[in-house]
Amino acid sequence: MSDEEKKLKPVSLEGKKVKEIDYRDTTTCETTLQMLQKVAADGHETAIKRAFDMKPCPIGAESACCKHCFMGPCRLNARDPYSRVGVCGATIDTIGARNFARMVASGGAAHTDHGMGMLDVFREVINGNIKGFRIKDEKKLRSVAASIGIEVEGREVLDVAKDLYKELERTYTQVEGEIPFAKRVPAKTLETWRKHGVVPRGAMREIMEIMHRTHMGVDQDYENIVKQCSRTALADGWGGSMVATEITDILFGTPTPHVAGVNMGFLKEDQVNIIIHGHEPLLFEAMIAATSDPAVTEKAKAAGAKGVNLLGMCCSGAEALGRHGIPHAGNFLSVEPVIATGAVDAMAVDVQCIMQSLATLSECYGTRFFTTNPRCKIEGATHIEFHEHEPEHAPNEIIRLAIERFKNRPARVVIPSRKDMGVHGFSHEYINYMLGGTFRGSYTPLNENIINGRIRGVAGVVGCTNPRVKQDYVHVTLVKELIKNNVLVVQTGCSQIALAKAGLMKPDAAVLAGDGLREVCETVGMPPVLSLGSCVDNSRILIACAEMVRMGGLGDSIADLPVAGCAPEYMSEKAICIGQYFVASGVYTVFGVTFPIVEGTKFHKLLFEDLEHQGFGKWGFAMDPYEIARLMIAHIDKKRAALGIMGERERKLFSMEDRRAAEG
Ligand code: NFS
Ligand code: SF4
Repeated sequence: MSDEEKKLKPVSLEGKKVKEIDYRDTTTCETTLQMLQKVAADGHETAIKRAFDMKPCPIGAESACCKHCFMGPCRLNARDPYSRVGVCGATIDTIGARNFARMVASGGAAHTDHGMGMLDVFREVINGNIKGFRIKDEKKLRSVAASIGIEVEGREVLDVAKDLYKELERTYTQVEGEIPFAKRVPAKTLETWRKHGVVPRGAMREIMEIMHRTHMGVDQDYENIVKQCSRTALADGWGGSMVATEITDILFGTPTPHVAGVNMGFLKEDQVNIIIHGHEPLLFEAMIAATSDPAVTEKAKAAGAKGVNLLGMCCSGAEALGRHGIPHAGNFLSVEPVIATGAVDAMAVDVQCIMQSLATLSECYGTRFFTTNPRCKIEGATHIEFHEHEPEHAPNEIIRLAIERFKNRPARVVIPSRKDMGVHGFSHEYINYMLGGTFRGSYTPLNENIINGRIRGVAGVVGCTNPRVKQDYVHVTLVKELIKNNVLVVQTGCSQIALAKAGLMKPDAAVLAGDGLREVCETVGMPPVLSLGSCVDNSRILIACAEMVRMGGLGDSIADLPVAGCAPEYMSEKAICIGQYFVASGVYTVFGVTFPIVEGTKFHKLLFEDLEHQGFGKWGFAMDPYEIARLMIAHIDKKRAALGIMGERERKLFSMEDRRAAEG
């Protein structure tokens, strides 16, 4: 454990009696720190304070308990896991695997329900029932349709769209057979899935089956449960999440790189500030349309403001940042602190990662807090429902109330000054174009640069921030270590916001990269860290992997590629599902913070070792960013060696001296 980690971890985990938090130990984000200190001085609470006060339950942390029936709850001894079984006889492997499966089901349900919502809107748009949205990216529509075998040549847009809808609906509802995007999976990877019986049917069926199989007295073979974990997780990655990404691109445009800003400095003292926080792009898109109406600016002016200033947070923010260049105020752990600026006139949320505490904290600072989705109401919030058929209604109402609040803003508003500019809005299509150029757009140059060793491999660094570790520290330290070792990094979700704040999304951050990666970045003019969007946009990483396999020279399956993934500060069940679909797709995936498993069990061995021998990827775990980097790079090198592309230059992993110098 590094000194950085020791500072925070022991406080909550080892139960030392430390009475005061030193907020400098809880985040590396200077604006969040400033606001955390302000919240504390104002006598209010945040998740960081609550995490400090609440020691995690050690049995739950290792997933060694079961409450799937009322003969229990049963607690097993995590130190001596095979010494006891549950009242029904369930072993630690059954209990661990069942708990894990339910996390996968919940995380997968979140993404697939989001994707289904997008598909609902797509259907209503093409049936002419929604006028407020339209098909914006016809090229993308055609390429997605063609990728799953729909005829596109010479056909009307609407006809292609109708066929696409019909096909993609199967992602959710189909009772038998493989989901449509299975057609995008490299042949050998698909063969492995078929061999092990994990090709997903419809997501509804897979999630239902997990809930059934994890009921008391059903599936009590951890290996069989893990198969269903993979199948359900794949129904998210290559199913629900991929549908969400592709349909959102079709309706609102595929992102292309542009310069945009991140951090709390984008709040404006003289404007009505509205933050959109959550995950589905619809509310945000409708807000963008509403605020671009000159009549809205006039109303704001009448209230003494210069205009309405829209900002995003978390994943809806990441999408609006990547697609439209709307500034992003911060990642998950900054959502409470930003309220303390007093400058947020309204915060409107839809679904996922919305802390209940926001309702009370907003009240403390006079911020108007709105829920907008029928699936997510919060006690104490004002609910103004967003309707796709009338998308301007909720935004107009939210803007009206935000303007009202601006007029009554408290005298003391503190806006941190920091703004971080960077390049956002990469997509798998753009990576293709960027590296290949207009005439030979393809992943060939990426593969060539990997084969010749300029780029050692590709790492996806994604996921949340978590009050159990110092905010942004693990993300930033890990990514710096990876690029220094010539690993190209792609990012999504809250992680990319951490790196954007650290300045790594600028092309001149290439100076921090190793010689080979630096040369590629400088030739192309790209940053060494590419921001791809929200967490459902992890599906872009899957497609990029499939393209790398298709271009040739790097093996026959995703499991052959010199790639690795990591969520070093994760907190949500969605992250567990994402991790499992990357593992099932063939990627070595390392998680930080904590892992809900008992070490030394058969279930642990399956996830962390044996899945790889079956042709999948596998899980890894470490908390220290240098250790995580070491694990990921060692894996990338192992794959390079197997491909026979291990040149002289990358034989030596960074030494202890290098590491001390880096930490020094
Ligand atoms: Ni992903 Fe997005 Fe952030 Fe974590 Fe939450 S916002 S879906 S779960 S916290 S990265
Ligand atoms: Fe205990 Fe078995 Fe019931 Fe779980 S299912 S609570 S292990 S008796």
